[in-house]
Amino acid sequence: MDERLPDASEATCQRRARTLCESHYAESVRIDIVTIFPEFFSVLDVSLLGTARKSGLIDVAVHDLRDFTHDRHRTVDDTPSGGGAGMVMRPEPWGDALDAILTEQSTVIFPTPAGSLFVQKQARELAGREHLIFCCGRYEGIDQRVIDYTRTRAAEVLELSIGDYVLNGGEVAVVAVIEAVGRLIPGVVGNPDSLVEESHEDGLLEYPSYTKPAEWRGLETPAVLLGGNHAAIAAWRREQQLERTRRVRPELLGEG
Ligand code: JFH
Repeated sequence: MDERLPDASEATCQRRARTLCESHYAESVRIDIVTIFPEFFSVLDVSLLGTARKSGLIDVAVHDLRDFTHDRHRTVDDTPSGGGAGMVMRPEPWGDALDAILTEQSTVIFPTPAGSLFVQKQARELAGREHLIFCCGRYEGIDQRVIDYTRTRAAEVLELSIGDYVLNGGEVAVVAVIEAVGRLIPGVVGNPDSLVEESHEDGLLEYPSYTKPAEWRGLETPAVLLGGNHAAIAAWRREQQLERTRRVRPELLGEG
């Protein structure tokens, strides 16, 4: 499978339109994903990201790593050098896949539990890149030479962790990163006010949100939010942020 948007012929038309109009093309972010589970990424067809893809703001291609194997069993793994449990992904299919996809302008991301922590600041940086390549490992991970070799070929190579827990492969981490990055691309989020608010962020956790009705199952919306005093509301929200951060993430306040 190597389909930009499997079941939307509408997107194909828009891609052609963009190809004819160079200035538009430069505004879209190109994302390539390499995986042994291409069907996993059908999740990118729905919601905000699905809309962004259909409107041509994000151009995603999913590639099956097994299409870059040359043996009849389409083998992608082998035993670890030096011994140990499990299997490691062999370098050759990865080398051939990246040869086909990579340019000197590409940012290549390898999710791994041994990577640096992916945080909002990183999402903001990635939202400004024109070409992102996500490489999804499985088993115990990918032969390290693939990452080291790619560093000599790409604009940047990142080994990223989405948190201190071990997943079964890179796919879930890639969906999380693409969702975090995708919503920061201009035009993807419907109401840019919410992004403006976030960009003024100060490293605190967010304040709690309420909507109507003002009383629900005996629980009241805090009165300050119904009073229309905008300075009082802002002060209350800031207080809530500080209280919540101190309680659940004191390390964010340098009080670890
Ligand atoms: C991934 C997996 C490594 C071996 C602890 C000691 C030894 C299983 C590719 C990202 C985050 C991932 C992630 C990303 C890519 C892959 C599974 C890797 C080991 C584990 C066992 C394969 C996991 N944030 N969590 N997990 N695996 N390690």
